[in-house]
Amino acid sequence: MLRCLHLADLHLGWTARWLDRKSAEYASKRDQLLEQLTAWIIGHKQDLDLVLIVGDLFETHRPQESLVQKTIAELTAWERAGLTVITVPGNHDEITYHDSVFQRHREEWPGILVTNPMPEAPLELTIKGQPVYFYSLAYTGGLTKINGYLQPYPRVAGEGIHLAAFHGSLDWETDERGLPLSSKLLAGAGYDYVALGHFHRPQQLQVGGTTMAYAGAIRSKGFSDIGCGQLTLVTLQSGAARVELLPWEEVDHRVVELDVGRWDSQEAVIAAIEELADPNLLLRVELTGAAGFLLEPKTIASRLERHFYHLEVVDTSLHLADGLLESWAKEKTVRGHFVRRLQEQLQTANDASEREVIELALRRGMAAFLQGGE
Ligand SMILES: [Mn+2]
Repeated sequence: MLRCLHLADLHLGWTARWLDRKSAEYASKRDQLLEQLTAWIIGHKQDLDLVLIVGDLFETHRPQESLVQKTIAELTAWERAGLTVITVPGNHDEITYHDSVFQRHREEWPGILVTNPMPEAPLELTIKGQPVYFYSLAYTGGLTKINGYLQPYPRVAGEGIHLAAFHGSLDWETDERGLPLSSKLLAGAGYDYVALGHFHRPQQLQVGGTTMAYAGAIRSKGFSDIGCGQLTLVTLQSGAARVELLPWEEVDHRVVELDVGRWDSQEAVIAAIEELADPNLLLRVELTGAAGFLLEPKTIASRLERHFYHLEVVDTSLHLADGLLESWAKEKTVRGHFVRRLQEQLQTANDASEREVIELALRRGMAAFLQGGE
């Protein structure tokens, strides 16, 4: 039995440019993940035998040299703690290019660096006295050839643990760079565990005697790619792998949808958002529903931003105060004319999406008139 820490998609060096003046600070905070992992790994070295990094360790194939040196130092520390460390390049940190981090540092990369572009006979390793057959590849443009799904998967007959690691797309016939993998064919090959990277959401699958898992991205890459905040630990033995998920950290990005119809004033909405106050949180609030009062997302954000690491307020709510529209529509003023014209357009709109655009224009226009003090 062996214990493996399965990592993937750390995307070190990723920068949230939209954080503007905070983006460099945030990037360096985010990149501290590796040294935090080192503390944990060293603390658990008695129960750990192997660390697998299944692609996209870096955000790009040319990360900053200081980050590369730091990474090499951390991985070296894992190795010195007696662990087998294996790195598989991904599609973000692709090995294809001559200036790829894994080409430039190929010789001194700590532990085992996978460089073969096609699946081939496994690496035969002995870890803590146990035979391990390790199957993998590093996607290399022009050299990795895919015919539908990557195939065939090699498998030798030796007694021991048969471990595979691929940075690719399970059961999705995507382009070559996405490395399409078939769960059926992987299970047919008879591996005990297939460690996967590329999809950022953790996922586990058991097909026959083969366990497959995406470890998922621990840390977020923005609001549409929120991290899972957990570690994937695998107990490996011949014919049986067991995956254990360990809470690692609070996820720092969050999207919250607020139906503004639940409150009767902007102040009440502000108070509700303030309840989520957390200086480490990057929060996106999406305002939905129909407000019976004027909403000013910019005001809400500027009133509350000091309570968060980052706050953005997106207003997708659709209506204004009851009666306001009707009373303006009766006026012989510019805003009265504006409201009547858009109301006519709403009557003759062809479909829901056209109506939505007109409603938004109406609401924005009314807000502009209100802010202009007419
Ligand atoms: Mn990735």
